[in-house]
Amino acid sequence: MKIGPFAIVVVLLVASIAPQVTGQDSSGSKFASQTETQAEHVQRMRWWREARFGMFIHWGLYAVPAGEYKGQRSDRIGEWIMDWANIPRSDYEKFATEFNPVKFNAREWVQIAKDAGMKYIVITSKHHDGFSMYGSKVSNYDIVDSTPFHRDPIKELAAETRRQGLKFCFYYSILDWHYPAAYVDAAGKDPSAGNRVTKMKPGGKEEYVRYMKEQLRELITSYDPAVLWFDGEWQDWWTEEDGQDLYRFVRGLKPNIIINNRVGKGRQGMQGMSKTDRAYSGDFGTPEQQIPANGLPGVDWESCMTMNTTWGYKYYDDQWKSSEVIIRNLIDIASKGGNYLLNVGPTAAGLIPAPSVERLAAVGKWMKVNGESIYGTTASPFATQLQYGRATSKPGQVYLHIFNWPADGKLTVPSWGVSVKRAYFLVDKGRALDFQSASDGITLQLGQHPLDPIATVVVLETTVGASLGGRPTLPREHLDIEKGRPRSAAPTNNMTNLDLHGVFAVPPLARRNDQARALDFEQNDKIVAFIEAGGITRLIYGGNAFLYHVTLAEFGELIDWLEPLTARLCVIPSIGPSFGRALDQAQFIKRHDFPCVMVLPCADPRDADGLERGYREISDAAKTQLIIYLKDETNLGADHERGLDSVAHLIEDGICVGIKYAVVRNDPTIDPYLEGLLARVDRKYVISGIGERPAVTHMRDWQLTGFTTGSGCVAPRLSQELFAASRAGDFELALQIRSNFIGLEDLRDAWGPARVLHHAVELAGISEVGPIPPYVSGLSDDQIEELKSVIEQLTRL
Ligand code: H79
Repeated sequence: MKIGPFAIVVVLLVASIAPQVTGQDSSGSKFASQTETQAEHVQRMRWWREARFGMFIHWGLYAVPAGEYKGQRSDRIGEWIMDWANIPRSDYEKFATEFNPVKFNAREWVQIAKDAGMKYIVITSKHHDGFSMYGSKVSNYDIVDSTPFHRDPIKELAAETRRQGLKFCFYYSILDWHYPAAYVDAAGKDPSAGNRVTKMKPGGKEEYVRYMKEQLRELITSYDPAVLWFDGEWQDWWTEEDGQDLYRFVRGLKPNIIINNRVGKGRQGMQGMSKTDRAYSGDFGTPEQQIPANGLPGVDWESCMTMNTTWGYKYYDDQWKSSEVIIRNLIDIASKGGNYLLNVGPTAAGLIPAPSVERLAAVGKWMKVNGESIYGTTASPFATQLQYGRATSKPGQVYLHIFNWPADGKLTVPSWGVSVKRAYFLVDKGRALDFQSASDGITLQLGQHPLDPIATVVVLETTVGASLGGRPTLPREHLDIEKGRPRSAAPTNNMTNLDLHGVFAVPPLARRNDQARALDFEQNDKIVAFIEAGGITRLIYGGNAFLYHVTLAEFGELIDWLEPLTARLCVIPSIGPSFGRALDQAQFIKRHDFPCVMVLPCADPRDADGLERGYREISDAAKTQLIIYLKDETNLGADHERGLDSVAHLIEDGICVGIKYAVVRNDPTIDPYLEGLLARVDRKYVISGIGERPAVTHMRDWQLTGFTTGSGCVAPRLSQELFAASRAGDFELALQIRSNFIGLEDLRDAWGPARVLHHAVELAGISEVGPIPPYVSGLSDDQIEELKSVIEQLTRL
């Protein structure tokens, strides 16, 4: 994402309305003080900016009349039938008794969206008609209480959306035609019917706002949406101050949620971008049924559009846009830096209309081969729009989307200030296209016929950042300390506050010297106290604790012991290595508020896609995010590239928040696999995972964020000093400090790191560690003697 001056303005505006105060908000919810930094804003918006394409679902009671009431039809939108057919509340309510969507199938809906290439789903939790599509406890006018269906389809959809790796989001209407305090005051209109505007009885607004907040609290705490998409904000009784209060309220419940600009009064009509005369609430603009002529650098927006002419289902609306128009709209929007929120209006039976399904399949077919030119891209780099199509860009690449094929097969591409190294069709990467360069641009030889008549994508590889090209250079931002933020009170932890910049001690686990080898928490307390006294505040319980071999009962005990430590330390337990084991262990994790868990590297049958799916399910079950432990190149399946892609997806989706990189190299400065990883994920997510020996190289040459250490459990102060020296850029000092660790590290490499550390902690007099559990044996007496002298040297410092 390029950050231009506009971005800074937008960020400042957002920051200025983010919660500023600590304490109680107007409805009694506690939230921590948190003005948002630019980096935090970028982080919060990241998945949304990269997603580019989502599904809007308008589904509600209006699907029952489906655009016709007492024989009356209309050109107007289906979900507004309570307005245009002037239906009084008491009559409209009757649709509920007929609403029984037995054909609803969450898995099918999400599959349709996913196959179309959509990355998120926004569904109407409550539209203007006031009917809640989820089981609300503060209203009986909802699908569970007042329809024969008696099921909560939203719950099913939320779970399924997450299962299939998409983001789940809510639409919520501020305008409410059913709320008792609201009424219509318009000539020829029933006071309880729908209308463009409503009025509020005295005191009604305050009561309604309390109701809305209760519903939003239900929606956020029960379904954990990634976006709240407000609408119906144009009512006279709704003010920008109300919008800011609601924005604060929602972010207070879920700090990393994204909220559209219809929460307040900032939007400019159907054009939808936010006004700029003052600070308005909301994170993105919402053009409706239109695509802006131009995007604005640094301004986030999303065009929402229908496939026919209605949002809510109308059985006779057959004015469908062609697949070509829809695909080109997606490209057009991406080329201007926006997102495309494309609507479906399911029927009262619970089906997405067939013409929509067909069109989405066509979009999916195109996206499957061309998605790279849409996801994660930013706007066209060209000063003016291309005659023959559109363009999107990424660092090192420009994607040309050719709509109109040149008759002579030659395409002129205007210069945009960088030189083109290579050109090729996206579907034929291996074959370079010929081109001639001139001062004002290049001429490409495409050939006579389009490869895809809807849009053929040509990739231009440029010199700027095209590849890492050997050693990566140091981006400034990695030297800045990411400030820890107070934890949210939300049930699922969001880990924007996980700070990987530091030393992670990986301690052994003490056991009693008896038959049962029970975990000995008195001794384990001593180990933690020693590490803590040495200045290390981060702990990972994993390999050195032989967690591969703990019983489930022991794991439960361990978790109960670790939990109170989280009050003062960053404590990360590990689960796995197999899927089933991790899933069982997730049940213990989910009860507590760990910043994340680490998944141990798996040697059982696995592949990249399966792992990706499994990690999503584990994260979902554990209700927290993951650190992936990469021990060797095959941990992520046989296909290295696919494996790394999966990690990138998991990071993009906020499932994975860190990687413990522990692939051993003779020379850690040469590591194509690490290069492949860093080409896909920001290095700020990667910590060095094999102790002090490669840590300095990893921090100096690859700018990895922090490192894990076993030896640091014996010499925590030294590990901290090594980190501090590296952090300060004094690598000479860092290497000098490292030399003290080499003796111990050599023995760990020679005899097995975990078993050596186990004895080392006892030899250093830190605690009695007891026996090593079966599958691994302890050191011999001779080895212990040798280790003793090494430990004496190290601990003398
Ligand atoms: O949910 C779908 C529609 O039911 C809803 N928005 C989409 C996503 C919608 N609400 N209103 N309309 C569509 C059309 C109404 C537009 C207007 Fe106005 C309301 C014209 C004048 C008041 C908003 C405020 C646009 C201009 C000013």
